Amino acid sequence: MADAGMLRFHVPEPEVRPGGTPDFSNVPIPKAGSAPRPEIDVDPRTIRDMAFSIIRVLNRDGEAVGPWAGLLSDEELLEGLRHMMTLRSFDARMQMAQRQGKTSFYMQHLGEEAVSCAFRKALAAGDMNFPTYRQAGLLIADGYSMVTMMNQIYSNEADPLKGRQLPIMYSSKEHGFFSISGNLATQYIQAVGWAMASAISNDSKIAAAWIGDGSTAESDFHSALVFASTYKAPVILNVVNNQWAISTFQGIARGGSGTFAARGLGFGIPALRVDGNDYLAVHAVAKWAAERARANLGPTLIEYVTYRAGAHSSSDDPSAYRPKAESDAWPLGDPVIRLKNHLIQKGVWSNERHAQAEAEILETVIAAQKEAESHGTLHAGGKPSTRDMFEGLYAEMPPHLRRQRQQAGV
Ligand SMILES: Cc1ncc(C[n+]2csc(CCOP(=O)(O)OP(=O)(O)O)c2C)c(N)n1
Ligand SMILES: [Mg+2]
Repeated sequence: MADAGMLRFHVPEPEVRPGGTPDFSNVPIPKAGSAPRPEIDVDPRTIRDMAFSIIRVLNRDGEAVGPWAGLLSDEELLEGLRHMMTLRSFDARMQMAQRQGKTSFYMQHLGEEAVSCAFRKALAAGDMNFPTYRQAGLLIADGYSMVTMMNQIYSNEADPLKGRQLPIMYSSKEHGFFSISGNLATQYIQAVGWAMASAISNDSKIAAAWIGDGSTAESDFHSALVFASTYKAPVILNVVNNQWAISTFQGIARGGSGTFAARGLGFGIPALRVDGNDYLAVHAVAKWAAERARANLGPTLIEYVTYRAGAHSSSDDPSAYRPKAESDAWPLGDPVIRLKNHLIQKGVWSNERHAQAEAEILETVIAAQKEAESHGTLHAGGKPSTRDMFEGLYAEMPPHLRRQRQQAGV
């Protein structure tokens, strides 16, 4: 009774700290195939519980089960596997290049490859993603040149962005990949605005917004949901819940709502939670949301439940804030291994072919790296010209910049 009336400040705590035993017993994992597949014009109020469950297709035996299965052919699945393996190989090489001083910075996708690789295959040409830094799979799965990506990472003479962007902040209008902004959550308002413009001009293109669990705490996320809800914008609202925002666990940004998907409910937006390490489930759910958007049924919010197995970036050391073996304990497994096992189970893949594909992919990535490095790296070889710094922004250059350009002699 001594402290009756005394207020206590509440700070959510992660289950475990470094040195402790990883514990995901608080993450309930529904059986694969158990989630229903509603019609796309479902009344959002009747599927509220889907914001608290997890849609899964691949079961523990590698079989694809339930109403969300069966959308992709064997060829498409084999291609998807190759995309994820390529992204993983690309990441490993570029992470190494950062350690060798060839670039100042890199960010990996380890463990999250299914999210962006499978999502891309649910969109059509001309649709526009507003990605964060952890969706390079959108480019890989759309056939964007790895050499061009590496040129950007190296800020070399062939960098299409001419050294003006942080490494990994790609941009490609042709591949539906809006220029990445380091200011997180801005992607949400931009995507919703772009989608509204598409509807206003009676176009057929839809937008996809991307955000991480931590960044949903930004007000841009909430403002975007208001506009998307009110104007039924043709947009897919993606939340990648990889459990961590640098060193902050997801419980901080999630607050008391139980899940990130539940954020959609207050706005009357259908909200689905999906196994983010299940290529088939990600693709099926994204396809459902894309069909809704294209049929003028408005936005869908999707929470991808996944785990950031790597460090946040090349500047981060996760051993300072989470147990080392935590990623091994993650109950949804590894997206590459799960799709590989599914294809082996179907009889269209084998361990030998997988090992061979791994070697071939590595060779392709190394060849791309050699070509990119012939155009320069951070401290060696060709660089964008100083003149580039002054160009590409103003239709008519202001006098003070013209003077500076003259002073620089370019
Ligand atoms: C508006 C804004 N605030 C803070 C940062 C610094 N920052 C960069 S990444 C990051 C963590 C983001 O975590 P999350 O949204 O979960 O994405 P993840 O890195 O896990 O993919 C922060 C805080 C930023 N870039 N932009
Ligand atoms: Mg995160």
